[in-house]
Amino acid sequence: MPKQENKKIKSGKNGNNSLVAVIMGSQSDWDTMRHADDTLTQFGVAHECRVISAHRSPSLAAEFGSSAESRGLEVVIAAAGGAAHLAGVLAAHTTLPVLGVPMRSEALNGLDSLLATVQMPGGIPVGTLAIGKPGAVNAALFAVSILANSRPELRKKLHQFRDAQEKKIRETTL
Ligand code: RP5
Repeated sequence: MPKQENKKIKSGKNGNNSLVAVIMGSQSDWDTMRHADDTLTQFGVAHECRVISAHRSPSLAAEFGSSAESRGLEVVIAAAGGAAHLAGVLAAHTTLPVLGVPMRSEALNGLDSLLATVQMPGGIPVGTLAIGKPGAVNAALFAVSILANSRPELRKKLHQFRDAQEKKIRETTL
């Protein structure tokens, strides 16, 4: 990502503003979170990807969370590793659905990230996905499912996606 503009924006086909934000705590998370980016692109969902750290840039995290709704975003995906408080901090500043993706950490292989993300005290929810790449892909698919509630074209694409997965399994020979 370029140094000055720490943001990657992918508009949908109609050039709409972002519906989904993919936020990660560090540039080092990008190798995993690019799978969320790829999945949203595959579904043609307008989104943006950027690095915001809850502890290294706390005011930016608060600013982003507080303005997310008024900017027209509908879902926030937040990925962090270690003492992973990013998703919780963003959720504290917005009522939009926040989906947390725990990053695989060096010290504890992501178990620390998982527990830190999933164990939100009652009152401020974070929907937590699996550690690493499967979580990144599923967070994007979950975001598409949420958007599909009011967008029949996305619902149709989700059905096609599931059908293709099933076809692949049915055609698998050993
Ligand atoms: C977290 O600490 C990030 O989300 C990342 O997963 C982890 C390590 O960050 P770096 O030291 O690689 O910047 O804040």
